[in-house]
Amino acid sequence: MAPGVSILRTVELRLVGIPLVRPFRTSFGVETEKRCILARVETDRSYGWAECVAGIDPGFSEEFNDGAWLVLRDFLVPALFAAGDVAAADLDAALSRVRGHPMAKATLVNAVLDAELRAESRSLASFLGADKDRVPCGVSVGIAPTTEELLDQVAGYLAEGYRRIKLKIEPGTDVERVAAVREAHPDVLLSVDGNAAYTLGDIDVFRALDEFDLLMVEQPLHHDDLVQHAKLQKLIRSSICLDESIRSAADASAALELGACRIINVKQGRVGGLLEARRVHDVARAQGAPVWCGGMLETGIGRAVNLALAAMPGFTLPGDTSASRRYFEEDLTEPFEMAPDGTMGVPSGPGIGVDPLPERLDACTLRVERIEKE
Ligand code: SMG
Ligand code: MG
Repeated sequence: MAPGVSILRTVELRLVGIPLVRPFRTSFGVETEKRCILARVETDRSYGWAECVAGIDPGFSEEFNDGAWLVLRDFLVPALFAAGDVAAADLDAALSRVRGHPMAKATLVNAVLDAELRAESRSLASFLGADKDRVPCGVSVGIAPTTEELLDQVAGYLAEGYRRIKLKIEPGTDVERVAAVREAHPDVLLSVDGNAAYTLGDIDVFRALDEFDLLMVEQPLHHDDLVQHAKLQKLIRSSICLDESIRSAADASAALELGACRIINVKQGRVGGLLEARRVHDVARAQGAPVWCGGMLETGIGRAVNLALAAMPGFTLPGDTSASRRYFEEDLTEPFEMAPDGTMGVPSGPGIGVDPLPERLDACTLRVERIEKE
């Protein structure tokens, strides 16, 4: 049952920027700063926060901060105001006149849901049907300048307790790097993420990677191509996990039915918010496919959401739910810390269970716009 209806009064959009502790390089670019939109909604009963997972540029997906800001301000927020009473469960219909833009839509769905849950003093984890209060954590390691640096970083993360290492790879910086990490850590849960940089023509790379007992190969091929992934999955032993290709529960269902992957990376923002993410979880679970919680270098606001999601029963593999210090010197919220056993506590307070620290929020804010219902 979804929590009740409320009347939306204001939506405040805020762009924040926080330096990353070290550059994060993937096959599609390098990031040195986390920059994202936060939304704070006020309803007649409460308030809610959400973080948009779009980034500075349209590299991971078509969405990016400045575009998401305009879509939110000029289309999605007015559509919500026009809809009258709002319940998070009905938002999909109210926002359906805007095609695509799942990350922008997710921001509103999650903020309204947070407000509803705060009004009912219910935690997001309980609403989602979480069956654990701590989740195992993995870490995603960017493409390092040298193999030595990569080995240093991996050793450091393992010493902190991380339970799974994911290596970002790109053509030319893949098999040797993975071989070196595997040799140094024969038993660690190890996966790779190509972020759509490969083609079927790279089959020799995937055959070579098959020798390293990988937990999964994440999004090796084009972001929009399930058929090629299905072909590749037939040719390799390692399990393919899809990330960029899955934008809805329908995509998840199609991908599993086609044999395009055996595992799904659930990022709530990529699929349009927490309610659709729950449907992705349900589809995968019904088909016996494990899911895990992906990450978009979130601040504490998005991290709280991810931890609640990762506590659902079908999330059976460690997620990219790393501690605040893996990303930032100082987070926007109280820092999320990982225990030495590699687990992190799931927030249990009302809604997402955290709030930005007011002074940190001010210090990190680059732009604010408040949209009031007329
Ligand atoms: O949040 O720890 C994190 C990052 C996890 O690797 C990660 N995310 O393709 O899965 C992915 C990437 C996308 C983000 S690139 C900025
Ligand atoms: Mg990925």
